[in-house]
Amino acid sequence: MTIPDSTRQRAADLREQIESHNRRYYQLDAPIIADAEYDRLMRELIELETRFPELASIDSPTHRVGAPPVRAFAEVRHQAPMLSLDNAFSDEEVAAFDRRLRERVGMQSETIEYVAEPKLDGLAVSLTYRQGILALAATRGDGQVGEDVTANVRTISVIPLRLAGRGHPEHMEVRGEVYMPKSGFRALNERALRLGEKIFANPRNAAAGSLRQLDPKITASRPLAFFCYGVGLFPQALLPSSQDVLLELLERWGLPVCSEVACVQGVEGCLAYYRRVLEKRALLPYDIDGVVYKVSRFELQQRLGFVAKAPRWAVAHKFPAEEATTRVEAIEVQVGRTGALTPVARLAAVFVGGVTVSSATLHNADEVRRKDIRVGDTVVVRRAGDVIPEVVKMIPELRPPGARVFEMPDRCPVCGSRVEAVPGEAILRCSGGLYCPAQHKESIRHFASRRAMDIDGLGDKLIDQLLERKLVQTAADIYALREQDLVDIDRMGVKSARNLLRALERSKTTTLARFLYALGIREVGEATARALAAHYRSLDDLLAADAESLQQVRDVGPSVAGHVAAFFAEPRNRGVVADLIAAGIHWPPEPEISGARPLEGKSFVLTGTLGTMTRVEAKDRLERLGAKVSGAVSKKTHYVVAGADPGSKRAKAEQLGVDVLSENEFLQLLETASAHASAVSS
Ligand code: 5U1
Repeated sequence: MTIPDSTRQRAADLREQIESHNRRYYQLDAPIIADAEYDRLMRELIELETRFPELASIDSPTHRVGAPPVRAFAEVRHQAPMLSLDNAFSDEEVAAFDRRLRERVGMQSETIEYVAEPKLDGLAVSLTYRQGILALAATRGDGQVGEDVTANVRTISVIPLRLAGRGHPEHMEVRGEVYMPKSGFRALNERALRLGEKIFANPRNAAAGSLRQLDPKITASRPLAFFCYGVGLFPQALLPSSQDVLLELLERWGLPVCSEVACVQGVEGCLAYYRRVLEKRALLPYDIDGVVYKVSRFELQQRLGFVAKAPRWAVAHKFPAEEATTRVEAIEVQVGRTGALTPVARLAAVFVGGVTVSSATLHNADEVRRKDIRVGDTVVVRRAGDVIPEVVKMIPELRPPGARVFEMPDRCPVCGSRVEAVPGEAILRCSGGLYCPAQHKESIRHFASRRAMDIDGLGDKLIDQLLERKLVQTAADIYALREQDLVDIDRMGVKSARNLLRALERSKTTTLARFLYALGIREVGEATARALAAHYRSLDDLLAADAESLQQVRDVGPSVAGHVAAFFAEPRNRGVVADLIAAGIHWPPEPEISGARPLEGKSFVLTGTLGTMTRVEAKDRLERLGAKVSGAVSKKTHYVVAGADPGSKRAKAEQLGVDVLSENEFLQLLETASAHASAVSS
């Protein structure tokens, strides 16, 4: 059947439009059309390709939904071998790597420029593009021969089926890592749990398991992503002079490059980068197990060459492992602030995630049952960033005979009150309320914690003693403490006592949101506290609200509204709130922000590195709320947002008297503005 030219043209237009929207949606996080409109374009293309199968070109975005299953993966020989990396585990090993390089190329007294990149914990793949079209995708395999996973890779939305821009080589291999973002991993496992299916131990296993599926439709349903970090086969004549320019070029062709990539100078630059990335590791949306340093100039790389299967010009500087194995010595039950009973595994001490861990949460009884953890078991423990360590799984082969099954108690292990099951929840709760010393202590600890009233120096042991001596019964009593009360406590010197009193004084200046969070109302986390503060803007107005009107607040449903109303209906709680205000706790008025574009007319400048989002994301979020984002600070700028290493823009802002927001303040402002925007639009 002949295909009319106009149909051919329409199919080509649709392909181009869909790929461009894919790029905007998945890579730039800045979609410009609604999902329904996107679906309409996709449906039209599928219809055309079904009517005229000849139109279904190999680069059509319709392939992303998944080809028919295969019986086994074919073998693929890589055109250029896929190398591995040598590892460095300490600053000294990195310094030795840099020294070796400089000696080898006779640059002893010079500083080498490196490109530093996060080392994604995923699966290495090689993508072959012919005439700009994705022709083949292969796993690393043994570095020479891998498996053909083309149909699966085609389903990964961020990987272009046809390269953007111009000037691509006739034939090239792009190298990079397929990974599963942490959020996708969590969602995948939550769904698997609901359906009683097997769950993955970590995002790396989930990525590998998803990519090596014989049925591409399964891969298509998995939240996979990709970053490229180099090339294999690539025409020498088109190769730029350095790794950073190569990455820019690949990015221009639509290939995703990690936004954390940076050029650094010498070993000091490498180590500073390592520390910066390690610090924000837990906040990154993907798992990484280290960073990679690569000599930037290709001419130098060529002079350095390879040893065995690894290049001399690159090294992986590994982070402390986030998982380790150890033995469960006991399972105890902890009682939290709201009475929730949490089983905790007491472990043989093990070094993991950079610290020594001797206990790990088992979450709840269902989790213990599902993971079948017993005293005596050898288990895998995970500690990522400053997240509470958790038991990932037990190793069945190492179970000793007679290992006992764990049972939750029917009485609170601290106060002996009845334990209640909450309908529809996996959690069991102590019914003792503030009569239970554990709940009482946890509520004071929560009140003083960093994200609540931030009382520096009011730690666990001190709280224990204050409660034991009945110096503190309610949170308000903390502010009545005198120097003598504190000095009388074991091991508390005059200096520490004064420091604590100063910290108490400092904590009195806070925000309404922090204060609400500190009260420890059930189901009122930081985000809900911020939404309540943004909505009511005054404590009196919040106190006057009933359960029904509370539900007008963004994200507050009947359950949260019920808890808030019940909390403030209780005269003892109102008494504590009044005592706290009388003690001098105060906050500046909440900013007045309103409208669907609440930041309309406000101009922002972004500087430095933000830990929680890229600059592009920050700009996009501000613009969607109506703000203007510009590159230079002037008297007309309303706010400068300063991330890490802010540079001269921050200094200029201070000079001009422009407000400088820290990342935390910026996040609060976004949260408040978004709350208003969604309140208006809903
Ligand atoms: N970011 C990054 N990961 N990674 C892994 N770059 C990078 N480079 C690699 C590997 C195996 O190898 C090349 C240096 C050959």
